[in-house]
Amino acid sequence: MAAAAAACTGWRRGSHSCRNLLTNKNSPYAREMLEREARSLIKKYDAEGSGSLSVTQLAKLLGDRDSTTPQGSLPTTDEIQYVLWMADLNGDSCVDVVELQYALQTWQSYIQDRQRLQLHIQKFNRDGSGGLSCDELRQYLSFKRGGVVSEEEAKNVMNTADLSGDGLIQRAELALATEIWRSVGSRKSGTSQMCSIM
Ligand SMILES: [Ca+2]
Ligand SMILES: [Ca+2]
Repeated sequence: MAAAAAACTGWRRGSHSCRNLLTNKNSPYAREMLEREARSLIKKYDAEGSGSLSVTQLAKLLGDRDSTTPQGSLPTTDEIQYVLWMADLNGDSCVDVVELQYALQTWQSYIQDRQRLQLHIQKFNRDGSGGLSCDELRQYLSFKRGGVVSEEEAKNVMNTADLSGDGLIQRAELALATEIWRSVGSRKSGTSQMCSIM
């Protein structure tokens, strides 16, 4: 089911869609600087010298780089899952020098958007569960589109973006859902439905 949904949205863990989205934002010089920074950060946080960061080490690094939360705060579980989904290209739950560059960009972009995402959760989460149900996600996507979104379209986004699999879209998962929706929208033509891009 999840694989079918991922095929339908064109988004998979560490997929080309994610990578292109991130790398296209930078000039060659900026990418070189980012790589240097990633190497330096791995040296700093990789306590056992494995050459990559564990989830715990990554969480510490991301927490330290988030000036919007109190010192010592760590990312939430859905935030870590989101960053790993975007950056951990080989799915080994560790982040190497290349993957860390995606993680840093993902995190920076997410932090900038976090307050707005939270406001969207509060606006569309009518039952106060803290995350959007599929129907609430459909309302959110309709708002983004400025038109009707079908149940099937919402379900396809939900199945890919609900990283925790609890049937609700939490704040960081909403960042992923929004990126998926944006990329689908930019590839759509005319009135064709989402799955026509397959
Ligand atoms: Ca990895
Ligand atoms: Ca979820």
